[in-house]
Amino acid sequence: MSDEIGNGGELHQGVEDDQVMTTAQGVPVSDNQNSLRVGERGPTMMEDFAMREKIFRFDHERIPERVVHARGYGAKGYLECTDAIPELTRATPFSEKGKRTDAFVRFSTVAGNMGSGDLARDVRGFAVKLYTDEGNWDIVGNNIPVFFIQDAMKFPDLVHAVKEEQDRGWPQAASAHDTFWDFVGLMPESTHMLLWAMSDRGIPRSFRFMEGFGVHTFRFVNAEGKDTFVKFHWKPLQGLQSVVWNEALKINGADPDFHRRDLYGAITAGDHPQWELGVQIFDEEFADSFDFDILDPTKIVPEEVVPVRTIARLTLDRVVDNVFSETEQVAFCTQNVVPGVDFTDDPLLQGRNFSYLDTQLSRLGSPNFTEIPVNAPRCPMRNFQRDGHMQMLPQSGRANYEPNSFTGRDRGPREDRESGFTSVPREEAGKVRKLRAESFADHYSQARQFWISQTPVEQEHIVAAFTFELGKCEMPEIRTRMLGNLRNVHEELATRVAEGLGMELPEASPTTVEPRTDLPESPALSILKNGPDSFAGRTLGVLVGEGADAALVRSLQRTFTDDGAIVSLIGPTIGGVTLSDDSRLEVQHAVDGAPSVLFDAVAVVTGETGVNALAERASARDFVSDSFHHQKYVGWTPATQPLLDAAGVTPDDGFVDLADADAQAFFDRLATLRVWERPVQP
Ligand code: HDE
Repeated sequence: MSDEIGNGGELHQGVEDDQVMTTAQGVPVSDNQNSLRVGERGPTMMEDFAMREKIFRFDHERIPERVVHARGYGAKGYLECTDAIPELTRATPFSEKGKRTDAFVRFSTVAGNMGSGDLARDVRGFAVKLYTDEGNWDIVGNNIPVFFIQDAMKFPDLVHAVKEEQDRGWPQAASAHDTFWDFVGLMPESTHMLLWAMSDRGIPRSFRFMEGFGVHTFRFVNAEGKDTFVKFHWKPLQGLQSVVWNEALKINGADPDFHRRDLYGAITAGDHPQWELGVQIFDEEFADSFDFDILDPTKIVPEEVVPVRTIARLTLDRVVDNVFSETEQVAFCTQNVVPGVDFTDDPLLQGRNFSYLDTQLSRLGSPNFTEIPVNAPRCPMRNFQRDGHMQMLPQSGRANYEPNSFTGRDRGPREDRESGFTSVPREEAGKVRKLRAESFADHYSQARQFWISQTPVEQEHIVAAFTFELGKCEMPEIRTRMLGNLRNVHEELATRVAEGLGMELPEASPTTVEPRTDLPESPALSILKNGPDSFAGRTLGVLVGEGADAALVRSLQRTFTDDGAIVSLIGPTIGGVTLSDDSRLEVQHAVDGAPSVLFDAVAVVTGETGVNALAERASARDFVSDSFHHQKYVGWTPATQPLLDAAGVTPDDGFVDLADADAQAFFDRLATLRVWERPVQP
């Protein structure tokens, strides 16, 4: 090989045999820099199969993104049974304490396209695939326990309404526009879900700090065939945590990958997030006595009415090897259930059971998507389903049908009435009609219950969110209609939103049934009542200026890391700073690229030499003033005062003087995460 001319790439001499690049056909490649050409500057030869194959493969790299939940992030782990429940279900993950079942989880936003920002105000998908001994079981849930609509027939309308408007192509990943609020205003059944979506649940701090819910009522079935109703809950051992809206807007600019980076970072750092899987179990008698229809997915069964029993723990301990192969190609299907789990007649669930399988065909292009490793069961899979695009299995033997009279390996598998999946033999009767059950008619009582269960801070955020979103609607009649609906939820909520919008309160919208006002508060519905009890797993951003007290910086680093938190060091530049003892401190970020919104709490440590340089930087001033306005704790020392002055911030109780308090006391103080009593506008 003497005549490669200007190939612009590294010439690979002496490549080990197992590193030689090949084409997809396995032919060794001699030159991955230049195509085959005639002469030195002549035409390119069609004959260059390696070049054509490479470009052909590239041209077809993309597959359709998900219609909804396009932006998501996956991780792997396992579910461990903590309380065996064979009396309730024969599902194998719960057959004995300590039993482990492999899991794949994909978190997502709903409305945005694949490249949208992580911090959209939106519902989050929480989809879990369990590779059980008896097949794959997918619990395709959300971080909100109810849904916008009661019948699958309305799903395309809902999704069209929330996505970019078709005549202009925006907004991206945002419900704050006319078509969404027009639709939901006309569909009062969405009101309960709107309360959740406008609450801080719509802007979680990260996937690690969210709850998950199966939403629908499902059935558990035991080995004797006895069934009970069940609702699924995922409760994060990390505690619940959200951001404030102004912070969400800024995070989307500073780091649109904030949620995926957080999950990846935690798992690779060995801080494996965990959720308890809990179940609410009830029978037909309870279902009949409950005020709401347990088949209506716009309703919850409050935990105070039916307690959540913990049966297993989910741990995410591995990131994916390849985002496309796993996170993009994973195909969740609500109809993937296993013996021991069964459906109910929830009309939304019934519609989903059609949609998910159907959508995989247009996304993954072949019914053989079940053979892609992330989708393939880990238990044996045998049947007479054959052929199709991209068939990967050997499908050996003679018979491809049954009954057949072959024996041995030619015979193929047979059904088994004992171990096979059996639907609960339930009675169904009635006239065939298109209708909505009367038992689904109350759209406001539980929305009100949600509102009264929130702390005043959370209520303020809900008011602000409705005000912001409706304020983005150009058509006044859409805003007015929503205000009319909100009056049916709670007079105070409607009045405060109307004030925020500067609008008159309209008449309450007509209702078919009188909303109940006697439902009690449910503390389980509040995030702030269910927050973490420690700062562990959270990130402290330390803005360090020239001449900063070396002992203080080191003790913050050591203490927070030892206590399970992450310390991120930020300097005026990425080159780091010189500390008081003349040692050089390396930093991870320059302050221009690391606004305080990326951290759960901050500290500003600088010497007198460095403080003025920081005070002159807009990004350093914003670092402090944003921390203040986002009601975060700030660790500081008196030497920082000129920066605080420049930022227009007067220290309050949430400013912890690190000259007085040691790093451990600061850490302990941060357990409450925010200084909610600091009087600022959200
Ligand atoms: Fe989905 N949904 N959905 N959905 N959904 C999809 O399936 C659909 C609903 C949820 O990370 C799609 O593979 C219909 C409720 C999650 O891959 C699609 C209806 C809940 C994910 C689809 C609903 C969800 C999806 C798009 C009304 C919470 C992402 C791509 C009847 C309980 C899973 C895909 C992942 C994805 C249809 C309502 C959760 C189009 C028709 C309610 C977490 O099939």
